[in-house]
Amino acid sequence: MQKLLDKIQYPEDLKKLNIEQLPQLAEEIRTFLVEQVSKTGGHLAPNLGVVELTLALHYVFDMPKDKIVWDVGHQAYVHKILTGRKDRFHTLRQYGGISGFPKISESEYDVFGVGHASTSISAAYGMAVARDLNQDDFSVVAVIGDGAMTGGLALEGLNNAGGSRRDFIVILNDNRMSISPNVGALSKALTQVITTSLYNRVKEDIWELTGRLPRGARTLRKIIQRIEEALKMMLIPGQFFERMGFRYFGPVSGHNIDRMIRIFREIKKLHGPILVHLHSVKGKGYKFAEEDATKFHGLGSFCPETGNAKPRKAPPYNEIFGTALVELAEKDEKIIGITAAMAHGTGLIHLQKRFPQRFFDVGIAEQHAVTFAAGMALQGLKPVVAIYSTFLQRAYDQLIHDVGLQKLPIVFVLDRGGLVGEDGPTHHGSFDLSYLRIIPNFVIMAPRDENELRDMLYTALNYEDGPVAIRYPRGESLGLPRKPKLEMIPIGKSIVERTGKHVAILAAGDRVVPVLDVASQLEKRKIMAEVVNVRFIKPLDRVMLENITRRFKHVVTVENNCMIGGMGSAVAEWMAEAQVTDVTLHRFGLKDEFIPHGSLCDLWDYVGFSTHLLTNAIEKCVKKK
Ligand SMILES: Cc1ncc(C[n+]2csc(CCOP(=O)(O)OP(=O)(O)O)c2C)c(N)n1
Repeated sequence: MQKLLDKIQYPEDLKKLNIEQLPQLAEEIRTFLVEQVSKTGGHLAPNLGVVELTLALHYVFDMPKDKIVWDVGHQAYVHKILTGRKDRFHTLRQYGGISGFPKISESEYDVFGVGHASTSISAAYGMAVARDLNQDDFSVVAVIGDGAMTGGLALEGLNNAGGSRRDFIVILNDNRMSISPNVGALSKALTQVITTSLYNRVKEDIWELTGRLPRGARTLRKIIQRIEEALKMMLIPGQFFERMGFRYFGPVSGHNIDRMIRIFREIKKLHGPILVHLHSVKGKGYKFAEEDATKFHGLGSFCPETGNAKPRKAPPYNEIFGTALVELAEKDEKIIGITAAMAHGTGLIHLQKRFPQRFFDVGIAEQHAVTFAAGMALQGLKPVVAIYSTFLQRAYDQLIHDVGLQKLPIVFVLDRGGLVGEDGPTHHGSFDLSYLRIIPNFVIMAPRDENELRDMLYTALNYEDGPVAIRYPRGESLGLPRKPKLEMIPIGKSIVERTGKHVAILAAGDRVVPVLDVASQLEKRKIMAEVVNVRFIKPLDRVMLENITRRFKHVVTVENNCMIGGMGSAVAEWMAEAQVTDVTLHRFGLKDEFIPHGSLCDLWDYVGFSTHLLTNAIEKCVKKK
């Protein structure tokens, strides 16, 4: 039998099907998703949860004239399948293939580029206002999860849009999960709404009744609507969205296509800000993902029959950090951990398990996490704020104004510093060395390996003069034997990893070990490279810099960070200040562009970091007159 999915390339094809055929199509899409994502890796559970929702949206609205703005965008795979990208879906997240997130340059159906949470309401509301000013006519729909709704930006957007009378739709896909179970007062209130069955029953009846009214019965419909409003006031706990200026519809099952289509058709005709509250199951339809939605939120390739991911060769850095923090927390009860909805990804889950009362998940609220830590530090606690490099960008003013300026001893732990691979430009931690380096009072460290990470955490927690940031890459550590004892590292002290005489290579963090390989290759070409692990991007080791610039005519810097403002820039600034004019500085880092997605292996080639490319490039520098 021919599959329905075989007939679908674009939303027009979907619209040719009967509503009764859509559940079968949903099942086919689920099978397709599991099969494909098990090979490419990606965000499986969020997509399994929005299959029916995406079908209903594309069935009712007319994309790309109407605009759907996805929040985070990790759940847009079904949207991609239905908008001309099914045949390229096997290239998902691979170099040169389709992106794992909506991307404006990839398709006219992707109306807003995304990867970070909580942007959809603001962006979509901007489109709605522009539509009105331009006197255009189309619908704008923001699709946001309950997790992303905990972000300040989403609430700012809601506040702004709800205060208007503009036509604007928000669909809240509430699965009670962020990556982990969702947290906070809003999450509790939403759960209450879903579980208040009395209102649901009454609403169901009203819905049926208005459906049966003759076309001309406008007044009666209006009266019934008013009764419904009054009932809502009495029966819905919270009334949060209604009070925020949105006409509230729901809660409705996000897996009932028929029901969603009916509601979407209805609200498309209505005016003013509208919010539809769906409840859905993350990972729906794939047993392993339903049972462990956190594991299947986002993962690498896995076996579809068992749900098992590939075994790891070495513990990942987040686990090294998380377990080291527990060790230190055992001895110092002032140590606490803060995450913005990433307990697993950051490794703080280890602290949560051991000391739940000293662990704080604040939701997707990076700005709040940082200032919340500032308050704690002022009361004598030792907060460790673990946020991915890319997401800490959200809290930039807080880093400057609430932490740097106040000189507060807070430890920031930035996982996924540098290129992250398949998640691509929205997730690369390409900027942290630059954005942190310009803030006064910050110390910035980058470990070469897991033992150095442990020592740096120990050092940072014993540093009382201001904030410290430790940044390290995504993924597995080097698999080194554990050093028996934690050691303090003198602040601002680099370490020579290998001595040489023709060129000095200063490397930061995860580039140190690959640069040692490069040095071995250079040796085969009769170039003896000295390799320095700078360890501190701030303060830079001035004694080392004086020594190096005295002894070498060529100094090379290598960092997994954008070149502008990074470690190489810091060395250039020092050389300018120290008036070093007889040394040539060659900087290697990420160019001034957004680096695409792809496997790290492909990306090292792309940025010129793979051993042979870097060896050739450094050889050329040294041989240049
Ligand atoms: C600013 C920011 N912080 C953290 C993340 C990491 N992140 C990606 S998805 C997600 C959970 C989103 O939950 P929800 O919006 O409910 O969507 P669901 O995955 O449950 O469908 C988190 C924390 C992010 N993308 N952006």
